[in-house]
Amino acid sequence: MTKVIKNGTIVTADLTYKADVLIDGGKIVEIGPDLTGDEVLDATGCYVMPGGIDPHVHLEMPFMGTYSSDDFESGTRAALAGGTTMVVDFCLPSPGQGLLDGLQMWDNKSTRAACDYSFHMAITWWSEQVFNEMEQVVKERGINTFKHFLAYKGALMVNDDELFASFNRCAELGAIPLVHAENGDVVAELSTKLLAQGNTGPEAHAYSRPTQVEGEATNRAIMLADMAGVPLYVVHTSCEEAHEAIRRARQQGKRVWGEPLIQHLTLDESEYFNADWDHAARRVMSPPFRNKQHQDSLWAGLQSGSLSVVATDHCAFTTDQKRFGVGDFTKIPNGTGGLEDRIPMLWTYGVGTGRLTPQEFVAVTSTNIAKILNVYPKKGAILVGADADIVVLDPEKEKTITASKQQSAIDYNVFEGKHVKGLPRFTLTRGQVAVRDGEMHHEVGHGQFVKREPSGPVSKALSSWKELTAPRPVERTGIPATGV
Ligand code: DUC
Ligand code: ZN
Ligand code: ZN
Repeated sequence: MTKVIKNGTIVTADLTYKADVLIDGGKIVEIGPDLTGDEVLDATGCYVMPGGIDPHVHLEMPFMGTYSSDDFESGTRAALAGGTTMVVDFCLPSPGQGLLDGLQMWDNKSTRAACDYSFHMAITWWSEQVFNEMEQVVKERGINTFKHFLAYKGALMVNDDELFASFNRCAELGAIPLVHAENGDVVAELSTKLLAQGNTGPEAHAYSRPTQVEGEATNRAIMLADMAGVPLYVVHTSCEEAHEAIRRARQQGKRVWGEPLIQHLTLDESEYFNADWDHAARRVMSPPFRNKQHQDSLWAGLQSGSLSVVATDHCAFTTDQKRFGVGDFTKIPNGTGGLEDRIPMLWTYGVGTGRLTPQEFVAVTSTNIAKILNVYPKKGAILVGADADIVVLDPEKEKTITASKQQSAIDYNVFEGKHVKGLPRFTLTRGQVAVRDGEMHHEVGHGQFVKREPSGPVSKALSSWKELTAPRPVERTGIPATGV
């Protein structure tokens, strides 16, 4: 049975024009005037755009002694409700666990996804096993991105030698490394000091992660990636110092991408101050919200093209989970939600304010991401042959965001009370209408894993573990007892 989206205005990253879209078998099969189909979806007054791709979500993530509360069912339901048709989650093997073993766990969790999805693979430790399995992850599992945490010391953090070795491995596999860029050693140091001084509340979380720790780690990662000859994707860029490093690298011709989050673009650090404990703790995430100057920098980056993608880092914890950190801010699970709100918030605060054109909006919510992840034009495009992942956005439809009406499993929303204008009339996932006039019609389990080929040329022959891992100097043991 065919479907036709009629009377809408197609907006892609580079074109805006009036045409109908014919869909068959989950794919776009024709674009043009006066098309007919078995079912008509009326897009009068609407923009017909590639469905959103959120490249940064954590569904049912084991983290800080608990699991994030949205799983692949509620998370992808929230995504579809907000016009997002593909999400990329992070497979996080625990330190000591093999990558393929970790993937098995993520395969099991993701069977209930209602929209298409993919994984980034996190490198949380370094060993010959990890080195070898990276090749299988890329070649057999179709995962071309590896994430590195420069923060979360003692848990997920990797040190510089491990980071550099992994970057080199990515280079030879044609894979792209991702970094969470905050200096974890310094964050740990500042946190200990703050606690010792009696600063135990959620606002101390912001003090423990100043913008310099992000700027330093972003610069460091860019330099190490340059030495390894590999591109770099910096997740959740939240401040001018990090943006500046990315901007400079891009000016120098380096392939470095920055990803601001919708939360950092629209919410600021005042959320932590003069607020009650629950309000502030619900907004504890890393990096934390920044001041308006940093927000302006992020918006400027999206406008000028020095920042490429808007994501959410959706990692939702309930108020009860946040309360694990009463008396010690370092125990508040880090993370906020945003999957359902990214598209309406960015449309309202980006396009609605004149900061972004509709085409730029499509680029940063979908097409740029599809290109970086190497799934374009299957995803991120309105083209014949592309998957029919489409959002029909009604620019006149409005609502006030409230947790009581959201799809997410948590009991609050960090955007509570924000008025947004520009909502999906329809969201289609591979041709299936998952949202129709605000009503959910999604199918649990409809989502498929999207394989991604290596995006860069494989520049050199693959090394062996022994070749890549240089002999290490003898450990320093201090001044010999007999020495002067
Ligand atoms: N930051 C968060 O706030 N939550 C999940 C992981 C991260 O890096
Ligand atoms: Zn992160
Ligand atoms: Zn994250």
